[in-house]
Amino acid sequence: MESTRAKIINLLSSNQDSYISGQEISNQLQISRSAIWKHIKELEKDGYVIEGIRNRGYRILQSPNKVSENTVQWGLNTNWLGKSIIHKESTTSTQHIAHDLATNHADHGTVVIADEQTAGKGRLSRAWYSSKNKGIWMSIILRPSIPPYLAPQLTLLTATVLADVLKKELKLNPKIKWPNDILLQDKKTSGILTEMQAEQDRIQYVVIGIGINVNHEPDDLAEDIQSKATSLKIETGKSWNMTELIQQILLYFEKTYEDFLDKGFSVIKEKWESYGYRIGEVTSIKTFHDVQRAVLTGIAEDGALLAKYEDGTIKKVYSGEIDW
Ligand code: BT5
Repeated sequence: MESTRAKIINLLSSNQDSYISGQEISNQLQISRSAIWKHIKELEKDGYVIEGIRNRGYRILQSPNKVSENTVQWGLNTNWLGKSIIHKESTTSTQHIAHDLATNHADHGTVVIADEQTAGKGRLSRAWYSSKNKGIWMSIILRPSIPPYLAPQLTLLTATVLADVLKKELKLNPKIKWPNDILLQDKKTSGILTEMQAEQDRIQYVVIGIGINVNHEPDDLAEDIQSKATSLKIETGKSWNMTELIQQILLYFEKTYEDFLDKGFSVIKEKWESYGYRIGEVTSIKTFHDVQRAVLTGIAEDGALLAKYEDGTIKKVYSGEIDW
C-alpha cells in the first residue's frame, strides 16, 4: 500500500518544474489541506527541501541524499517498476520481505530496498555480505507470463541491465560471469539471485535480488572476499549516489524487460554475450559431478551456458561455476 507521503512525493515528482496547488493535492488524495501541510513538514524533516508559495502551491527543490521510499520515487522515470517501494534500514534479507509481499498479492514491479541485510543470501545457501549504507541491496517482484523453465532468462536479463548501467552511466567496463556475477577488473562487484514460486506451467511470481557493492573502501569488504570482490568506489575512486543508481537500474530494467517481452530473448542473449566473461576462451567448469576444461561458446535460449568440451561435444551447463 502506497503511503500518503509517497503519494505526495509522487505527485510533486511528476511535475518537477511547476507547482502543484494544495487544493489539487487535496482533491487527488482526498485529504485536508492541513493534513498535507503536516506531511510536507515531515518530508522536510527527512531532508527534502520543499518550496511552498501562497496561491501557487508546492514544489520539491531538493531530495535528501539517503535512500528511502520517497527519495527513490522522486525523479524515478519508470511507468510501472518501483511504483511501490518498500525501504528498510535493516532487515535479514530483502528476498524474505519480497517473498512475503508477493504471497500477499504485491503488485508486479514492487521493489524492496534495504540499507543493510543481516542475513543476505547468495545462491545455494551461500551468504551475501551487505554492510550498512555501503551498497544496493534490493529485490524486485515480477509476475511474468513466461513458462517457469525460462525463468533463468531473467537472471541473464538482469545481468545485462546492471552491465549496461555500469557501462553507459558510469563509463566502466563490466563483464558478466555466467550466470550471475558482474565483474570489474575480474573482481565481483555485483551478484543476482533469482527465486521463483511456480506451478508446473505457470509462474506465480519471481523475486530478483540484486546486490551491488557501491561505496565500500577495501577494508569494508569482508576478509574472505577481499581478494575476489570490489566496489564501484574502489574501481573509480569516488563515492556514488545510491538513490540515483537505483533509479537508473530501475529505468534500464523496465525498458529491457519490455524489450524482452516484445522481441524475445535473442536481444538479451546477444547483449549478454557481448559482456560475457571469458566467452570464446578455454576455462574450467565445475559442476556437481566434476571439473572439466571447455571453451565457453555462449548462452542458450533457456539461460544455460554453452560449453565445448575437449572431445568436441557442445553441452549445456545449467548449474555450476566457471573459473571460480
Ligand atoms: C550471488 O550469489 O552472487 C547472489 C547475490 C544476491 C544478493 C542480493 S542483495 C539483495 C537480495 N537479498 C538477498 O538476500 N540476496 C539478494 P552467489 O553467486 O552464490 O555468490 C555468493 C558468493 O559471493 C559468496 O559465497 C562469497 O564468496 C561472495 N560474496 C558474498 N558477499 C559478497 C559481496 N558483497 N561482494 C562480492 N562477493 C560477495
